[in-house]
Amino acid sequence: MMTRVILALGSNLGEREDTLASAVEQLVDHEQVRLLKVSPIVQTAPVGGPEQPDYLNMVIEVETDLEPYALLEHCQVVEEAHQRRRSVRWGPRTLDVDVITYGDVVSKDPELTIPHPRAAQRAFVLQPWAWMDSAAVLSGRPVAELAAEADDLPGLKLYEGDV
Ligand code: PH2
Ligand code: MG
Ligand code: MG
Repeated sequence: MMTRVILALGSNLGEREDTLASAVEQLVDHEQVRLLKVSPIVQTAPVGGPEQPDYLNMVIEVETDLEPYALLEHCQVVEEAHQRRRSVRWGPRTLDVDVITYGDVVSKDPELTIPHPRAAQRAFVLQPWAWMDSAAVLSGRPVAELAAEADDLPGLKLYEGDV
């Protein structure tokens, strides 16, 4: 049985746009993962952590029959392929891939909390998601409404490439 999943991607080091594109390619280059939708890319001011560059963020919707932990591991392999180093919490990174929702699954496991524990407050996840799917709902609330209420919305703009 295939489950619909929202994955959020972020990058604020290196060639951010190329990193996101190749990460999407690698995430769906798997027999058990199929790409359904891709959001626009947004440029966002960093939320939390030390002083650091702006992020590019986006979300994708995929369909998979990987179990949640196998999917998480797949996401981490893709992060590692992009030289992700885990040092400072919420610090700058070449690539972050987070599992936001996994079907209707609710899990309080600290290793993989689903839905993602902070997604409902983060415009850098919610706004691209709402642009990708205007009918999207998270924990019973329209994603577009949650995005409009998120504190970091003013720091977000549609990314239309450098230059
Ligand atoms: N990710 C974080 C912490 N802060 N800020 C923005 N704008 N975008 C992110 O992806 C992000 C962040 C931790 O994963
Ligand atoms: Mg994250
Ligand atoms: Mg992460």
